[in-house]
Amino acid sequence: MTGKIIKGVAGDYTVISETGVKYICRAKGIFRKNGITPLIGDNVEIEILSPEEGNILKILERKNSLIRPACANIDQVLVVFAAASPEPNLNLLDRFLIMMEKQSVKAVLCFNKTDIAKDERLKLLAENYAASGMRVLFASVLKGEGIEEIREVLRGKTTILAGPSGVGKSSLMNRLFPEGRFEVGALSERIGRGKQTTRHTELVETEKDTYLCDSPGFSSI
Ligand SMILES: Nc1nc2c(ncn2[C@@H]2O[C@H](COP(=O)(O)OP(=O)(O)O)[C@@H](O)[C@H]2O)c(=O)[nH]1
Ligand SMILES: [Mg+2]
Repeated sequence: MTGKIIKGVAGDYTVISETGVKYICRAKGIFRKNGITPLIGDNVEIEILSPEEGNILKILERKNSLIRPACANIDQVLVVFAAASPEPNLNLLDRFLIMMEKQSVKAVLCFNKTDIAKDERLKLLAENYAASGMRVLFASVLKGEGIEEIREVLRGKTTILAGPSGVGKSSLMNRLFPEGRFEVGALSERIGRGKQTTRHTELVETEKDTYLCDSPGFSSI
């Protein structure tokens, strides 16, 4: 049976099998044999021990891997910035995009909070990034606008969600995956950030074969 690692805590790996069942797996022999540590995003071969447990027998070949967040087989990064509030720091955004270009990671850009941004601002952002070759999306997660287009961009892929604090990443995660109940807002965000040092990176399956990682690593550039 094959599956994908979506979470790893202290040597316990949560694997979603190809049949959609979650197993808590250990990876005893693998690390010793070839020195590879399993990463979230890894496609693996598992043997099932019980309805909820298994062993990882083999890590299938990786397409790529990132160090921060530690994640394998990434298709793209969805970079979320607010069109307003917080004011977008375009210098930071550009540096961020260059960094990803250097790592050969495909980026899709999303400007959120169109509901509170001035038209001139939206026009400027659209014009500025039109020539970049990147797909540029505009959304208001609050108003539920642009969500279908985001879903379409994510569909069938493994995507890392990145961007500064307060731009609406958790709000977007909640839209796409209501079961997750991600903490939204200024205060909880601050508490959340304190927690992030101990928080484990996790992939969320928002649709079949569609995985999203709300990444502390990328967002803290
Ligand atoms: N006006 C407006 N506010 C939004 C939108 N999306 C999120 N917010 C608000 O922005 C704040 C930060 O959102 P959050 O999802 O916690 O951002 P994160 O720090 O990137 O995870 C919250 O108060 C949200 O309600 C939007 O599309 N429009
Ligand atoms: Mg958040």
